[in-house]
Amino acid sequence: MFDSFSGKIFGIFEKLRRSGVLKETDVDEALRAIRIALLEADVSLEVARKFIADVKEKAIGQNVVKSVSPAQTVIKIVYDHLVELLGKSELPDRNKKPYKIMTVGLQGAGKTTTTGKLAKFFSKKGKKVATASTDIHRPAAIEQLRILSQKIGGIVFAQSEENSVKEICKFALETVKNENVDVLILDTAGRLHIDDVKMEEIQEIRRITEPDEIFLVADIMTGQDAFNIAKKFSEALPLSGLILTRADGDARGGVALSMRALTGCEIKFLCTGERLEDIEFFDAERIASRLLGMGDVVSLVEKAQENFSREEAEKAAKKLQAGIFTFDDLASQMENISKMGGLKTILKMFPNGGQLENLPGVGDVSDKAVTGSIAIIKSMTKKERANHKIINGSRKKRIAAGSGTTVQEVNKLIKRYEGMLDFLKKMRKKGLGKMMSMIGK
Ligand SMILES: Nc1nc2c(ncn2[C@@H]2O[C@H](COP(=O)(O)OP(=O)(O)OP(=O)(O)O)[C@@H](O)[C@H]2O)c(=O)[nH]1
Ligand SMILES: [Mg+2]
Repeated sequence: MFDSFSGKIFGIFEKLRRSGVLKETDVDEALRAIRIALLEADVSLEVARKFIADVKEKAIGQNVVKSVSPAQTVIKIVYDHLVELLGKSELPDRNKKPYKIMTVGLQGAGKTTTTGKLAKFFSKKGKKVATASTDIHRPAAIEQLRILSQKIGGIVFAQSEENSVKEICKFALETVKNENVDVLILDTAGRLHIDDVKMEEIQEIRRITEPDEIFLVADIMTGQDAFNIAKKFSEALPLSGLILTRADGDARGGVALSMRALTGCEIKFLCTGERLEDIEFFDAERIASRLLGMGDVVSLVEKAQENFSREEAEKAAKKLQAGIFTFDDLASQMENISKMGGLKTILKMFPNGGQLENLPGVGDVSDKAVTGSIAIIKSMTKKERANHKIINGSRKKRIAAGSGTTVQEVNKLIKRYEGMLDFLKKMRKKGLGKMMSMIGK
C-alpha cells in the first residue's frame, strides 16, 4: 500500500544524502518533492500542506543546513513528524477482565473477518477469548463467525440460539462469566449506510454489553470516503479506535496517513489480507520507518519469532553474519519464508524493500517455485549443497532428474542463489548499524 510513496521518499533522501553540503534550496526542493509524494499517495491537500509547513518550521528552527549531518537531521525531522501524523496509539488494555470489544462498520468492510483476527491475536497472547455475532440480518453471518472461531481453535463461541440481539448479548455475557473468559469480541451486522435504522440496534448492543472498546472497521480501498464514514460513526458512537482493512490492496495509503489528522481517531490495527494472521498493531514508529524506506526490523524479528525458534534464528543470523549461506540454509530459509507469509511480506520490512520486490527474479518467487526449489536442493548431495561450484553439467542432469525438474530450472536456482550471495555481501557491507543511525536513535 505504501510502496510507491515509500520508494519516492527513499529517492528524495538518497539525493539529500549524496549532496554532501546541503544548501537551503536543497532542503526546499526535498520538501517540495515530499509534498508531491504525499499528494500522490492521496493525502488531502490540507494535511500535506500542514505537514510540510511543520517540517519546514522545525528545520529552520534547528538550522539543519549548519548541523553536523544536515541530511540525517532533515530525515529525523520528517520521521518525527510522520510519527505524529500517523498518530501513536495505545495497545488495547488487555489486562481488564472481561475485556469487551465490539466491531462496527459498513457492510462488507471486513468486520467478521476482523473479529476472527482479533480473536486469534488475543488468543495467541494467552488470553481466553470468546466471540459472538449479533448479525441476525444476513443469513449465514453467524455461521461465518462460527467457522472462523473453530478454525482458530480454543475459542469459546458464545452464541445464543435465540434470534434477538438482546438475547444474544445477554447469553454472551453470561458465557463470559461462567467460562471465565478474558476477552469477548462481539461482531455486529453491517450498516448499508450510516443513517441505517440498524444504528439503533448498535446502541442497544452497546447499552447491554457496555463494551470497553468500539472499533470501527473501515475499508481503506474506499479512499476519501473512509474519512466521512469514520466521522459519521464517531458522531453516533464513542469510537475507541479504527481498524483499517485491505491495506494489502493497491490503495495508495493516504487514508492511513491522514486518518488520524482528519478524524482524531486512533488507528489501532491494520489488516493486510484475508488470512486470520493478517493483522498488525498500528505502531506509528514502525510504520514511519517503513514509509521512509528504513525497513521495519522490529516487525521482521517478531514475525520470525512467531514462526521459528530462537535458537534456529540465532544460528542462522550467526552464519549470515559470517557470510555463510549454503544451499541447505537456502532450503530452510525458503521453508521459513513461506511460513512467514512469503517473500513479498518479508521484503517489505527491509530498508527500501518495496523496491527490492521489483528486482528481476524476486517478485515472481511463487509458492510453487519455492516447492520446486526445495525439491532441487534436496536432490543435491551434501557436498554440492555446501559448495555449489562443484555442480557441473552431469551433476545438474542428475539433480534435475532427481527433483523432477529440468536442467534449466536447476541453472536458474543456482543463478538466483549466486545473486543472493551477492546481495548478502552488499547487505553486510551496508550493515544494520547504518540503518539504525538513519533513524537517529
Ligand atoms: N484483501 C483483504 N480482504 C479482506 C480483508 N478483510 C476482510 N477481507 C475480505 O472481505 C470480505 C468481506 O469480509 P467480512 O468480514 O465478511 O465483512 P463484514 O464487514 O463482516 O461484512 P457484512 O457482515 O456483510 O457487513 C471477505 O471476503 C474477506 O475475506 C483484508 O484486510 N484484506
Ligand atoms: Mg459480517
